[in-house]
Formats: sequence, C-alpha cells, structure tokens
Amino acid sequence: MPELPRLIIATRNSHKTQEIRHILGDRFEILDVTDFPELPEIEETGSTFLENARLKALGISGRIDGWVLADDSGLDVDALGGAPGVWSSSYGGEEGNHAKNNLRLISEMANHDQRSARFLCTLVLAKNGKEIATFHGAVEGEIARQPSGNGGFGYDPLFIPTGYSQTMADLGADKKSQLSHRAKAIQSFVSNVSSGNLLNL
Ligand code: ITT
Repeated sequence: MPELPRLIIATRNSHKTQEIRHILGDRFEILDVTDFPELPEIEETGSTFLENARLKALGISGRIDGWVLADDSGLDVDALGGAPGVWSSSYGGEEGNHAKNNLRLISEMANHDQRSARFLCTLVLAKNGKEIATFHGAVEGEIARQPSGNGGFGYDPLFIPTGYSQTMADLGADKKSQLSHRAKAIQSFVSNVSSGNLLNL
C-alpha cells in the first residue's frame, strides 16, 4: 500500500487535531506540533484570523519538512461587535481556559436579545516556509443562555447552529464534522487537493 501523505497541523490544541483527523478520515497521516517538541511556541500577534493562521503556518513550516496546515478560528458575536473574535482563546482572561471563556460570554450576553453569531475558521497551507493556499469556513448560529452538552470544546456548549435546537456540544463529533466552520474549511482544502490544484499532495 502506498504511504499516506503526511500533514502536520500547526496547533497545540489537541481538539483541533482530533477534529481534523475525524473530518479527513484516512487520507493523510496527521501529526501536530506536539509531536515535535523542538518546535517553538508561535506568538499570535495578528489582528485577523488570516494573519494569525499565516504566522503559525509559516513559523512552523520554516522549521520542518513537509506540508503544514495552520488553523486560526474563533467566535464572532454580533451583539458584541464581533468579539471574542481573534481573542476567543483568552476571552475569559486566561489563554485556553474554556470554562472562563464561556462564563464571560454568558455574562456579556445576559442583557442581549440579539443572539446571532458565527464560528469562523481560516486555514493556511504552507511548505518549506512558503504559503501555498488559504481556505475559509463559517457556521452561523446563535448563543444559548445556558451551556449544554459535553462534546467538542471551547464555546461549543453555548453555540446552537442555525437549523438545530441543540448546541454544537450536544450534537456530537459526527455532526460537528459535517457542519462546523473547521469542517467547511477542510472540505474546501480537500476539494482543492482532489481537483489537482495542490500538486504533489
Ligand atoms: P492553536 O493556536 O495552538 O491552534 P488555540 O486553541 O489557541 O490553538 P486559536 O488561537 O485559533 O487556537 O483560538 C481558537 C479559540 O476559538 C479556541 O480556543 C476556542 O475558544 C474558539 N474555538 C475555535 N474553534 C472552536 C470550535 O470548533 N468550537 C468551540 N470553540 C472554538
């Protein structure tokens, strides 16, 4: 059997890696930066998802052989003027603390009837320190008043996708793999690979 092409996800968030594995199935051998302890932490100093995805993709692919895919993503809430946006990961005051992030979101939204929001995801594909392509995905929905569900990660217990009555965390991994912002961005990546736009991958 031919070897699977290897794709290194430029993330330390194991949930993202697992979700990307789940979406891509067995098309690729998927690793992430936790498999390469020598790689440095990349500072996310950009003010857009694209800038931060680029920093991660180029920062990692300049130091490692092979295809690198970076994901920068977050939640954009209309009543909060787009917050938490690119600062989704540290909204509650502590980087990567999902419980604190959700508590802050519940409190900021307590007096808002307008609940519309979307998850956004930007992927940057890079090789040898050069950007090859970018992909985007979004899923519309609304912010619940109370958290519900144990699936997914981050704001999933507070996000009800449009057309559903349950939160993303209630819907579970298979459904999230079909409808999430990350799923849509990865599907766009896959159709570019399948159509031959990304040669040698
Ligand atoms: P890396 O930078 O190492 O990839 P990170 O978690 O810090 O990991 P981001 O900077 O892209 O990644 O921040 C993404 C944050 O947005 C994440 O921590 C969650 O708070 C939120 N988020 C993104 N995708 C999400 C999803 O599918 N479900 C729930 N929350 C999500």
